[in-house]
Amino acid sequence: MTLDTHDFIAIESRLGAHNYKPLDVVLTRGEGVWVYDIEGNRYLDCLAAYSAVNQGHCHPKILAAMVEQAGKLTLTSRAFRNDQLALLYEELAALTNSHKVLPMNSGAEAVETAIKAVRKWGYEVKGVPDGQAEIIVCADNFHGRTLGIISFSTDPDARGGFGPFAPGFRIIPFGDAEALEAAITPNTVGFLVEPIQGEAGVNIPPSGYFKRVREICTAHNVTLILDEIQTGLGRTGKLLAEEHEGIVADVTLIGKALGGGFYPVSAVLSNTEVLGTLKPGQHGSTFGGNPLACAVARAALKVLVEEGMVENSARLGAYFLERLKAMRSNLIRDVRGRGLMLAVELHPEVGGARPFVEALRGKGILAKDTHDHTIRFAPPLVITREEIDWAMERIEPVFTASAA
Ligand code: IF1
Repeated sequence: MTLDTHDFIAIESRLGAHNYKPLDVVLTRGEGVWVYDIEGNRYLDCLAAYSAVNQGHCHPKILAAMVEQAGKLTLTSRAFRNDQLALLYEELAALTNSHKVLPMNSGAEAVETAIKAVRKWGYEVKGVPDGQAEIIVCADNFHGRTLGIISFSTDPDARGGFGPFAPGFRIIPFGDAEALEAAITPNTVGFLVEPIQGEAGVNIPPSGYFKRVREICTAHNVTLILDEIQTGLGRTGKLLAEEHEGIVADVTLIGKALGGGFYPVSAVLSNTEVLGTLKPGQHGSTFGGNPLACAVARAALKVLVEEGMVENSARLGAYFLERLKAMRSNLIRDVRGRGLMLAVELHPEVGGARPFVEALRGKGILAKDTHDHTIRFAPPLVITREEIDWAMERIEPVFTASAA
């Protein structure tokens, strides 16, 4: 007996926790920017698994690396060494100008790792009294789902009902460098921030913000931690979004596309001695740095660079943005983005983006609404101009037809 779309949804609904409200499309195959459902419909993927498939679905070279490594050695634990980890360190450090690398699995784990390391650095190097370390974060942040991370979320859905929360965080507005300076105390060890706020709706800070943030952090000996889990690895048209700002973070967090969509791989990259404070037994993970993860990540980075995906993101992101901006629709309040991290924000009176996302899906485009009235367009970085033209033929009527 073969299951149909309705059957899959019914089983998920019966047995799964309802912590998501996915579109009712059951995907079974992906290739490049395209995904296919079990009914044989083809869709242009404009979410790219929240930027985890920047390299495109089932990239053949990442697949080959994964299969090859899976047949050799998959997991040793960090109790022993493997012959992939050092090579990942070397390639990642060279690519990102980092001095130290700490591999983990999910993005949230990379964030937690950075928080731990930066607190320890605060006590051991900066001289903050024990238990007093403070980390500054921004309102409307999204850094993950762990208890530590939701302790400093300002999103009622993300934190409501999950307390008690971890202390040691201060929240300031995003994009306001003077608020950062005002919030710093002698106990401030770090400032954790996204270069562009993703979940908050692709919020791009005012130009010059990060230059000033960098100066303030340096002046006060505060570690600047950039969460590039979503913005990194080409999404915004540079390898790291910090390059747009002409700054270098002290600690950079990457994840998502580091595993090429095949495998969860994240990493903490450090340009200072922050990671040096972690001694044997003080932090780790069963799966972090495993040879399969390292082989996949090495291939994921290689194709990203060698196949020009970062440049493609910059070039076609600019084109896609221009096409979206050219739409004549009185439903649209703003169109913004950088590289292939794009968003269309609707007027609040329109009453929610979900119907538009459903309409797009009906035309063969999978996109995701965020925070009620913003729709993100963030396809794999291998998208072509022709595919954007194809998408625009379908996107435009969704926003202009219902405007009448
Ligand atoms: C979900 C958004 C994207 C992230 C940044 C850390 C993490 C994420 C900047 C944690 C994760 C996700 C998780 C996903 C929704 C999603 C997301 F809508 F929330 F904003 F990508 F667009 N830092 N982002 O964006 O990484 O532990 O998940 O690997 O369903 O919660 P993770």
